Amino acid sequence: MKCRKCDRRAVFNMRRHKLALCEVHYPEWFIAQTERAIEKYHMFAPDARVLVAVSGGKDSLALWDVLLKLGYQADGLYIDLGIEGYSTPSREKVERFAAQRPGAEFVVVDLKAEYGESLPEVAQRVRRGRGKPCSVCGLIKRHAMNRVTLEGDYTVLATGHNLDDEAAVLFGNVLHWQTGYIARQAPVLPADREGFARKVKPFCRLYERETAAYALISGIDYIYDECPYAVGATSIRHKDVLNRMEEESPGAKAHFYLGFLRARKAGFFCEQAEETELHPCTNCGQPTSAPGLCAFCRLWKTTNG
Ligand code: Q46
Ligand code: ZN
Ligand code: ZN
Repeated sequence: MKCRKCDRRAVFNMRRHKLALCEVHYPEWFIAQTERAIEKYHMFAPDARVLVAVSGGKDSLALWDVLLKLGYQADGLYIDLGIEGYSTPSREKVERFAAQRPGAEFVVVDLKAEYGESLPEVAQRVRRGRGKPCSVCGLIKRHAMNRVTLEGDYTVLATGHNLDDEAAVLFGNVLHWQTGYIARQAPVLPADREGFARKVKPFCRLYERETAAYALISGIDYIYDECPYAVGATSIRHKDVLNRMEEESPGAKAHFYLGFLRARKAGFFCEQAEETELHPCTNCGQPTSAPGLCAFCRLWKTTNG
């Protein structure tokens, strides 16, 4: 198959767009799509200081790569959770990525070094999430991302969530009709309340196989393995269901998610989650719904007395 734009052989075919492109035109297309999403959803301006949450995986490193190529001032944030066999190799991928790109700076939050316990250790102690540390992990990552974005005076925090991730979250929330979550799911979470950083997802219109193809074709060295705790996650099952629909009907995932965004814009789902009153945490200052310590600081309280 030939590239739609030149005589070279196509290396990647997107059935949903009926578009096959070569190794030169595919990365160009991918970068242009990302730029279009940044503009379409008014994510950030050309002079923004962007903090990119990087895990060492394909999506986040591809996002950092694209933002640097587009000329944004984009720094990385790596959160070292201390997960055996996974955190060290993924941190090395981030270090190597940055070393190969002049001016690519990154911040590391090392859980064990800064708080005295790795994720598996703290999760086991507080026994949340029935064996899996994912709920504690989510809490820790949200707290660290918010803190570093605000403390570093970044305009915005960017994450590598792709359309498959967003569609799987939406699907899960629709299955349980979690209307509050549905109302809040968006490509941009504004910093409209004191203490919250602005968060954006520039890859929200791109499929996971498209970000993977970009990473491979661009020679990005990323960690192939998923976090060991991701095995059996509900979101993976939802992705499988959506991928089966996509197989039958190319574009199904995009119709589902982008249709939701259009409906949201038209005023459906505008039921706003009740605005809870927020107070600054007495230890870290981040907003929390109950007066006193925030959920993150409460995690460590039992160790530190
Ligand atoms: S939540 Fe769970 Fe992920 Fe954290 S412990 Fe691993 S699988 S990294 S996105
Ligand atoms: Zn071409
Ligand atoms: Zn706190």
